[in-house]
Amino acid sequence: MGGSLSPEQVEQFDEQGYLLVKDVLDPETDLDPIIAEYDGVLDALADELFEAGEIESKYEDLPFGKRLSQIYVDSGKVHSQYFDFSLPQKGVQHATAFWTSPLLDAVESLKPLLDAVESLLGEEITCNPIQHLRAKPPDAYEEHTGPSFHNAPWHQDAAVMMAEAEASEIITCWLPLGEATAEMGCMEVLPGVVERGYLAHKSEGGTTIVPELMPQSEPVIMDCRQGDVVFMSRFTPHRSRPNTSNRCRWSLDLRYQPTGQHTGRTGHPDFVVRSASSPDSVLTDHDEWCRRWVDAFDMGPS
Ligand SMILES: O=C(O)CCC(=O)C(=O)O
Ligand SMILES: [Fe+2]
Repeated sequence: MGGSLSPEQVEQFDEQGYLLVKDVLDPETDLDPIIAEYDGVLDALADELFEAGEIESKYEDLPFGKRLSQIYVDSGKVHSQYFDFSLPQKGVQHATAFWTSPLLDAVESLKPLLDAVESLLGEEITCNPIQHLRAKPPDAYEEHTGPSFHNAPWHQDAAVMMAEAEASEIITCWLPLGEATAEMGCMEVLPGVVERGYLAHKSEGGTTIVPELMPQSEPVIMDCRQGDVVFMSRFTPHRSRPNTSNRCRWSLDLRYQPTGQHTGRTGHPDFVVRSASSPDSVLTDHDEWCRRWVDAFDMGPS
């Protein structure tokens, strides 16, 4: 199989269910354009909240993670949906804020990521609709803001997909947009247990594996920084560690799968992102992608 990963890396992913690859993306040329876009979204959020009298200052001089966490505390709310480019599964209304960029515009930037994904999935790749930008606030701020959707206790991503997708080879790619150290709430995975398949989950403080079914494997901490990527299978148990710092940890989690397999969330749009057999099927039109999300709005939650 082609792609940019070595046979050893592919073997590690297959056997351990995860792979941390350093320097997949270039922070300057690949990530800066994405970050600039979110800086703009944060400016807009700060303007809106300031005008509504919900924050004391726009905190323009602070860097993204610190500025956002300060805005969360001031306004007493976690504004995660504002940045996200997926709709929530429940309670979607026309006023629900969401950001449809930057995935499609960033396809060029994300080419090195797709080259790695190609090693795991082959040349016919679809971008799964379950994708998020997460700005995980410091845990200590919850007393001001209430719990955040970014609390992710031990779970498998198969648990947030429709059961029909159990056989779909959906891979999660987790990319920090700033530092993601053990103290800032990076990912933690349980290695070597994917062959057990789907484990039952319950909903308590977030979707989580039933405690009696938690595999007894030593967790591995995915301490990483801009440019690195954590790859996980849909059956890899993982959680995000507490954020004990004073700024938001922020990251993208994108999912890819072989084209033609069930996406696990049929109400939301997927798109072909790479195809050797049918290059014309690749979606490059951002407006078209936005239209598909707006249609998903109109259909209501899936
Ligand atoms: O970013 C987080 O804190 C949780 C991410 C996660 O569970 C995922 O990407 O599947
Ligand atoms: Fe997850």
